[in-house]
Amino acid sequence: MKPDIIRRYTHNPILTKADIPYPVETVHNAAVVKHGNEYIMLFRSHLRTGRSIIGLARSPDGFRFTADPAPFLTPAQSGPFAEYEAFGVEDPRITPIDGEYLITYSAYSRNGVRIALAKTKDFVHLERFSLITQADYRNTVIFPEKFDGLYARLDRPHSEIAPWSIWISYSPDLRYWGDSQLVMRPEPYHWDEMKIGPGAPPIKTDQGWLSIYHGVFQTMDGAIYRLGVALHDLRDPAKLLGVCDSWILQPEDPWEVTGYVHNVVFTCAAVAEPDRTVKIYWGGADSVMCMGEADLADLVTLCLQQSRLRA
Ligand code: BMA
Repeated sequence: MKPDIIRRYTHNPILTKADIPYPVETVHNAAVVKHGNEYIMLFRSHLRTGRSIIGLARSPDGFRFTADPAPFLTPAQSGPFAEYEAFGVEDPRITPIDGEYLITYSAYSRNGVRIALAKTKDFVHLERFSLITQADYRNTVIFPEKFDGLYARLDRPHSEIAPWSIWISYSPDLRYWGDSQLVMRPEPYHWDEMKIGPGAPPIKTDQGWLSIYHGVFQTMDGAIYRLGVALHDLRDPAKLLGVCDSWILQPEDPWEVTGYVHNVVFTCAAVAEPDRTVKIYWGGADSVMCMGEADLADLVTLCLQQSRLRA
């Protein structure tokens, strides 16, 4: 049998609500980054209201995580963010750049869902910096390097006309964003035909920026969330070099198939290691956190040799 491209950790799930020292219903869709000697995980949890908050867990090795005693990020109670976070904060991503960590997350309110950007240097002090989109955006990941002096981000606006696709935008200061263009659409009658969205912040490889994204297929039994890979040009990330035509991960373990929302694997994080393996983290069925490992070279090869893009 062909080995799986992602080697699931044998002790999945790695974090569940039973591990959290305050009341939550789920632990999923987490960002993970290496900080000093630790791996820091920012995970999303549903409360019994159905709204979400973000907690923090730490690990010495990227496999075994312990949650802090209190949540890390809960909806702002005052200031300009309060109006836009009233229904909860969801699906964080972390990008290290310029000696700090940029945290993007979905801010839900009666005004819709938009993306908030917060900064931290130490995961103790958090500065809410700016709400960087209008309503109807999710899945915003910032590249860990600038391009010609500009920050770059991938995101996924909603549309009633076009299928929900991945876009790129640039900013000189993280506050004002522009030069937006569409980068990648869902592929009709493929595993990701319904909608796609950026997953983990892109990883730099010799051959391009590797983007692990999610794609959704609608069935008679509801939607299935899977993960795929795409490769962006190193100097011009708006240019796609390849998109693997197959998924790299689909719901298979019992806690991915059944849970708060069944048949979901959803990533917000991948950590590249010095040995060129990558730890990929994903929420299973919007209920628990899971992880697995892959070789960066294998993922890049998939993008280039099984690409759906035609020359
Ligand atoms: C998406 C987002 C994710 C979630 C997924 C599956 O629309 O809400 O947070 O994991 O649906 O329910």
